[in-house]
Parts: sequence; C-alpha cells; structure tokens
Amino acid sequence: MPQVAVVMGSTSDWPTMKQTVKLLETLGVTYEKHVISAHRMPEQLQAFGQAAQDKGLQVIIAGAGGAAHLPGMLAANTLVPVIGVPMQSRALNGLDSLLSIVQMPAGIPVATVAIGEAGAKNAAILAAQIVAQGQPAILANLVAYRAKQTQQSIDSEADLV
Ligand code: RP5
Repeated sequence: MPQVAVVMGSTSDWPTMKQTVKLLETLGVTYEKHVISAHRMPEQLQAFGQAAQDKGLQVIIAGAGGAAHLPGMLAANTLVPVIGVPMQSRALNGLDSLLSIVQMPAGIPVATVAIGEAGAKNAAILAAQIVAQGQPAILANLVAYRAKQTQQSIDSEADLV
C-alpha cells in the first residue's frame, strides 16, 4: 500500500502538485494520487477520508485553491495527518487558499505549508520526514537531499562575480 496520498481539488492544481509527486519519488516515498473536489465530489471525499486509515496511508497531502475546504474536510474524516497546500489562485494570488486552509478552528488540525510550489515541495519533504521514522532508506534519502542543497548553496558563492 502507498505510504502517502496526494489529493487535489482539480486537475488545474496538477502543475503545482506535480512538484510534490516528483519530490516524493526522489525521496523514495510511495504514493497514490487523486482528484477529489470538496464541493463537486462531497460523497467521494467523505468515503476517501473514512477509508484512509484502513488503507494504511500515513499522511495525506491535499492541495486546493480559492475556498479551499478540501484539506479541512479530509482532516475531519480521518485521523491520518493532513498537510494542506494552498494553490496560488488567480483572483487573490493564493491568499484566499492560504487563509482557508490555515485557519482551521481548534480541534481538527491541518498542517499548512506555503502558497504554491514552495509549499508543494515542502509538503513532500514533511511527509517523507513523518514516514521516515522507522524507515532508514527514506531517512538516508532525506539526509542526502539536505546535503545536496547545502552544497549547492556553498557552490553558489562562485556566482558572485
Ligand atoms: C478548487 O478550486 C481547486 O483546488 C482549484 O484550485 C480551484 C479551481 O478549480 P477549477 O475551477 O480550475 O477546476 O476546488
């Protein structure tokens, strides 16, 4: 069974959420991916959330934009931890998505990351860190990933010409 589910409200979220999937692959985390719209597919959303734990999913990453209720409603239907990724929406540049994901009332948490691509990538890394506990291979991939970006920053000094 996949360790992580990557869920998005629409195929229009895919260019951003593709960054999540690519990084999960780099880090050796198994995943499944779905389009589940909270407002267009409320019954499918509930069924997916309620089945998540029994399927063995350890983390759900949910990307949504605008009135972005997908992560919150998934979180309401499962005890599997949910990471919310706010899409950089056209109308309000993602501030709408961010506030509607991050401002969960007390009792049903959604771990919210940054708007857009940065958030999509950090969601994958955070999910990998959660899954990595007791999984030495994923832990080693995370160590290597960090070491690589450290080296890239060190090397970037040479560009200061
Ligand atoms: C949300 O509405 C989706 O997550 C998407 O970001 C936004 C717009 O969806 P589309 O109208 O492009 O399908 O449900």
